Amino acid sequence: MNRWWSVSPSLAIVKYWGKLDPERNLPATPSLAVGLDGFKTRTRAFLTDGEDLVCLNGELQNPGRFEPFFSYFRKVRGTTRGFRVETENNFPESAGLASSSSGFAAMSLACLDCLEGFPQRDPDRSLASRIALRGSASAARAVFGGFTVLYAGKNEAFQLYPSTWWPEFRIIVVTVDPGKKPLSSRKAMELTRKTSPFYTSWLKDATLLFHEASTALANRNMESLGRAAVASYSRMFATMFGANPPIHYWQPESIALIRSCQELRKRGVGAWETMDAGPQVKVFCIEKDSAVILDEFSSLNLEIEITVTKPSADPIPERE
Ligand code: 2P0
Repeated sequence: MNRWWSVSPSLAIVKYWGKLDPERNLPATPSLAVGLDGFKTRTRAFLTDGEDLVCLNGELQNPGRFEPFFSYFRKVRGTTRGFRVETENNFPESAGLASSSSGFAAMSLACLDCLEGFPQRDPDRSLASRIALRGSASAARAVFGGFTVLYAGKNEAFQLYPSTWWPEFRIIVVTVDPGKKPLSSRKAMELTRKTSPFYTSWLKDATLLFHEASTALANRNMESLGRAAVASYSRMFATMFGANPPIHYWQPESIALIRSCQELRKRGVGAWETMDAGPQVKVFCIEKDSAVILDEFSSLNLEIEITVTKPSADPIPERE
């Protein structure tokens, strides 16, 4: 059977940036993340006797990017079969909206599902997480909904809290430019690891931030969580600025939005921004503050697209 799987991208509150083991794709920093409800990668897979084929939004993809994922999959599942994968996104890919997290997570769940045959048992999420990580480390988190953790050096993520943990938690996603990023996260991460003089400090500090953020999330304390989130992305970019050549993903609109969040905070509104490998800005807040944040962003008169969302539930297959 070939069920469609819908998976939401995993947005890091505390960031993974850098690999401990590039071969096995193990992260060098612990990350804490939340799934973005309504943003979806939809994927199904078929077994074949030929080469692996991945078709994204109707276009056949370069097989090189998928090879580590499929070879690991075959090794752990003890199969020699190939896969044909159909996948589509309802949001821009390779733009800093974590499409590779939902992409590889959905592929992992869909490929395990089609191998199980009928009647289906739901795929083992831990195994799905380990396989997804070979495609993209952030994808290990995206096989779960809610709030997730991937520890440094680990090959599997887990769910820390379900999506219902914090009913007032909101994420405002501001798309500044849906175009493809100039440098992939993977290349940028390796360049940072190899050339930034700040890399070792980044690793040390990331663990402290992770513990601060985890405690804040346990207490549903938006101000503490927000401070840790802002520190995490700021220090991640500081480390990237130190790379040779320096890595920049931001655009003028990104800076305008960051400043706007800073102004809002001065007025007592909890708008805590984060950024990833792209110019988009995402803002963590609680529900009661979202309207004033949206008003403030609209008053900037920027060409941006704004979506307010909440933590996503666990990915499940679509009904037949
Ligand atoms: C994260 N990012 O924790 C961080 C924050 C972007 C910034 O994980 O090389 O696509 O495929 O394991 O997971 C983006 O990198 O990298 C990412 P690979 P991935 O979400």
